[in-house]
Amino acid sequence: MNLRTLSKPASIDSLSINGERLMQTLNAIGSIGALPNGGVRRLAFGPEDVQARQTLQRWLEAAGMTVTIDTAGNMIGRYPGRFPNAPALATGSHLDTVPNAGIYDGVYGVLAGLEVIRTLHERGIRLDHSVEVIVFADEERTMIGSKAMAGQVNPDPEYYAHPHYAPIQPSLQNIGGNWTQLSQAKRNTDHLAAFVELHVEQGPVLEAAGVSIGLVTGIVGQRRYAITIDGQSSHAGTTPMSMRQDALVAAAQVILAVNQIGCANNGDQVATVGAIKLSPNVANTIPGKVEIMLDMRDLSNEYLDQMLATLEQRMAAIAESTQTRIHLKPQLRNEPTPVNRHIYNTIAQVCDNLNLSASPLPSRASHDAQIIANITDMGMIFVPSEGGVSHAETEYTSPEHCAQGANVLLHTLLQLDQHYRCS
Ligand code: HGY
Ligand code: MN
Ligand code: MN
Repeated sequence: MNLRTLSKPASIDSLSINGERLMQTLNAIGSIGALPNGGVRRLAFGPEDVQARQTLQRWLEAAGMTVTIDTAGNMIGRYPGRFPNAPALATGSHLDTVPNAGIYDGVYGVLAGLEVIRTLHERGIRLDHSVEVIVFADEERTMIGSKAMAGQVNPDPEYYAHPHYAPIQPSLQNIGGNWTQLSQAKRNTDHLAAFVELHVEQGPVLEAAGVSIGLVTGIVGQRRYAITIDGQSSHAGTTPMSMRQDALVAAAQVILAVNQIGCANNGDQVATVGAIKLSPNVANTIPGKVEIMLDMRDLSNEYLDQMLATLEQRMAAIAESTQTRIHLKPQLRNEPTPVNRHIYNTIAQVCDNLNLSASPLPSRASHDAQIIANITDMGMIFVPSEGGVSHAETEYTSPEHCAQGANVLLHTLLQLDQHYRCS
């Protein structure tokens, strides 16, 4: 039976997900990689990531979906439609986390997608379009999954190399990917009619506005770099202050420069140094080498270019005054990306139909959706994050908001099923 043959149109409008079941799955995945402090660590390609994917695959298959893994390690659950060869409607997000995460970032969007399919499947409802739930590989560091699907992977594996992480090729194999065949993961509008990602806001805006749903207008651009500062290790006691090439003193000045650039001007941009590693890292030796990770974001590429130019000038002066050598290695670049206007309006209309308060906002976090926007129409739905906290164990979104967001996703996909023609 397809949706259209349902007796009364009202039944379509009254379709609703099972909020309790959604929270059960969220807590079950959240227990994989659970930390003593209540947080979660499920690093991409690691054993917890593999275990969470295996669990999800069982759930997807039990909900009437076929599951495939593409060469980039993306897991693609597919719920066949009446026109199985037509481009699919897709949703999804990621299961990998930062080292000390909550249970919502990424996972919520994946499991809300599962819940939407479970709601359709248990009623025997088929849409015209097939519906896919996609788990993108390694969203938190390389975004290799969505970048490969969009045909945007840097062909040089060295680009993804970092001393803190295993090489990308064997990592991909851990989740069923294959670096040598990455180009096969590329998709286009023949495969995907539209992609809608549901995600927790990870910021304070919706909660402060007392609003249930975020109508995402666009996703920030992001530039991430590994900055290496080379000085000279030397004895902390015998080396006169005037003869030192102290890499950590230089790094400290770079970190302060990053913060000043982030705090300057219009206030929409952000700039963070979130990771540092120094050697030899002992009290009685002057640091010879420091590696820091820089993350800059803004809604405007021109502004990101300006921030980088300012930082490069500052780093040249710091290198000079500290007699060190400072090197910048790009690690990730995402373009500022607007959402598809029709999908935005559909989400807004669905919130109206469901009597849910909603307001527009940009996403100041990056998402796979902004990469997939390169190959099909994209939209994003947010639900509030309590206290605006994310990437921390205290990340929280209420079960009510989780259910509301999943219902908005369900009805948005139902509307898009009518909008995008199949035949
Ligand atoms: O960094 C981000 O914005 C995302 O959480 N990966
Ligand atoms: Mn995320
Ligand atoms: Mn994240």
